[in-house]
Amino acid sequence: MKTIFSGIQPSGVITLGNYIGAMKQFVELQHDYNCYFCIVDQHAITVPQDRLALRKNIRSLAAFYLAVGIDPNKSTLFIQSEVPAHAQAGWILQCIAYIGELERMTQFKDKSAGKEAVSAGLLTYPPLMAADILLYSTDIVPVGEDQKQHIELTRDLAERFNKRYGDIFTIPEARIPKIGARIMSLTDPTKKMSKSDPNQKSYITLLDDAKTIEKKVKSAVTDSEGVIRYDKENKPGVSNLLTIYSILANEPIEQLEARYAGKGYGEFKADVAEAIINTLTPIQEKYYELMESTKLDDILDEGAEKANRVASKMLKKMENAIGLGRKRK
Ligand code: ATP
Ligand code: LTN
Repeated sequence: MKTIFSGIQPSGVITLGNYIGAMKQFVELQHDYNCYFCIVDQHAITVPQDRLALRKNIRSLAAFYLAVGIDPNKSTLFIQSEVPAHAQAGWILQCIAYIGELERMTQFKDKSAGKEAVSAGLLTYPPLMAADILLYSTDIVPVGEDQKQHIELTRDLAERFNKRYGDIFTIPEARIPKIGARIMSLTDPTKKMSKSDPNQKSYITLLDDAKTIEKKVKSAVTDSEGVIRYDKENKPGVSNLLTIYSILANEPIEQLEARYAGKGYGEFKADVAEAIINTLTPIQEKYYELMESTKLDDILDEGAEKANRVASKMLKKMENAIGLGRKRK
């Protein structure tokens, strides 16, 4: 069975973009692959985080993973900081990576733009991500479009390591969904929907209630043409809503275009909102139930134990290959 690894940062409430671009895939893939899903809290602290909020977001993200359908009997769910091999392997991979290639990462450029003080961790974020992936001999990494460059760097680092020290890493591949890999902001459909956007109207969180969802979709930026047609270049707002609707209602975009021919944006938006509400309501019910239970801790304990077993073996292989410490089995 091939191995899958992916991670999400506990940096705020999960958005519809995270769900469509990443989590929905995870749920479908877990039946056919050996899956690891990680709460990457060490990546979250590359930008300032409030201690209490971070703790809350870690627990909340674990509940979201389960609420959307991750089955702990099939997949390993764990917290990055509870598996020390990630930071240790991350350090080794930092020593393999070049500053120049890290400075070229668009996420680094975006997140550091205009900031007076930028943490060194923001720059060395990709080698830690490479460690996450490579420790589990991962074959496939399901992610949204924005992470493609990081996976390419992971491949480069793995190949560089293998060439220098011997073939120990599997070279992973990104798996990016054909549609929905980049859900756009509702207020500026030329930008990615992001949970760290200061404008709350730009994103839908998985915990938004029906009224909020209706309001946000109603005020989503479209255009003045009044035609419901997919055209990413000229009609980014309508195209984004069509994408969301198509995925959540499981109906091809062409079919939606035909159904809404001659109809206005008002009716279309009301139906998009309904499709979102229908998807999120059962997820929210399960989420609140899980947040109250002790099940969550048991699942995370088990996940950390399994991940530690696998990751520490690979870390030893890495250290032996390089000549760190004393030779160990
Ligand atoms: P931030 O915006 O705060 O940087 P993020 O939501 O982009 O956070 P993560 O939480 O780490 O970052 O993303 C988790 C997964 O969700 C990744 O696979 C990422 O590619 C995917 N993702 C994030 N935003 C979108 C989006 N707008 N459309 C599709 N996929 C997305
Ligand atoms: N960089 C990713 C989060 C992430 C990740 C990973 C994704 C950290 N480690 C390993 C896939 C595999 C992000 O910001 N979305």
